[in-house]
Amino acid sequence: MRHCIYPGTFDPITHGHLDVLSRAAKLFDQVTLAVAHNPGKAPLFTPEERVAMIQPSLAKLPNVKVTTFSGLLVNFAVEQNAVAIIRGLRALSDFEFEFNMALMNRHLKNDIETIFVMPAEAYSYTSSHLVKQVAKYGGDVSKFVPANVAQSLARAYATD
Ligand code: COD
Repeated sequence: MRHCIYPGTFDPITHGHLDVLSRAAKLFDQVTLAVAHNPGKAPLFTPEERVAMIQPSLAKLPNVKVTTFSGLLVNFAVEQNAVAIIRGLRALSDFEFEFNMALMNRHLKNDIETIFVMPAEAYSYTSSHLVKQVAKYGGDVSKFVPANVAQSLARAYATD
């Protein structure tokens, strides 16, 4: 049973993340989408809210489960018996951060491979950060996130 972890902050999940996730689900028997607490990024949504927002998008991906994690990613991957970490690569600008993270994770745990997956071109400029900015100022984010996520963003910014 080949199991991989797809980790991220997912604040919130976008169609770009889901595109990478569906490609990973074709490559592995089991995928765990792992939502990091990541207080350093000051997320808009709590980890539990992010998980709840992701769940409806998994209905058509029976070999994917979602959970939260805290602490070191490689420790979580070992606990889960995962053999690989999936990361998305959108553009050259992602590369340096991703490359350093992959090498650090390899240093910490040599036998867990990082695998980079490119999303469809249509999602190459989508990011949670930009989606939040657009939603905050009342722009239409419906092309970038699932409908339930767009609703949660609208609610979160309604009081601003
Ligand atoms: N299309 C495709 N992929 C995308 C898109 C898109 N439009 N948008 C983002 N992605 C990719 C990102 O490149 C990334 O691979 C993944 O989706 C998740 O992105 P984010 O932004 O939600 O998540 P990050 O980058 O904030 O996640 C960082 C972690 C939480 C994984 C990292 O900080 C971590 O592992 N933390 C735990 C502590 C730890 O082990 N630290 C040491 C790491 S060396």
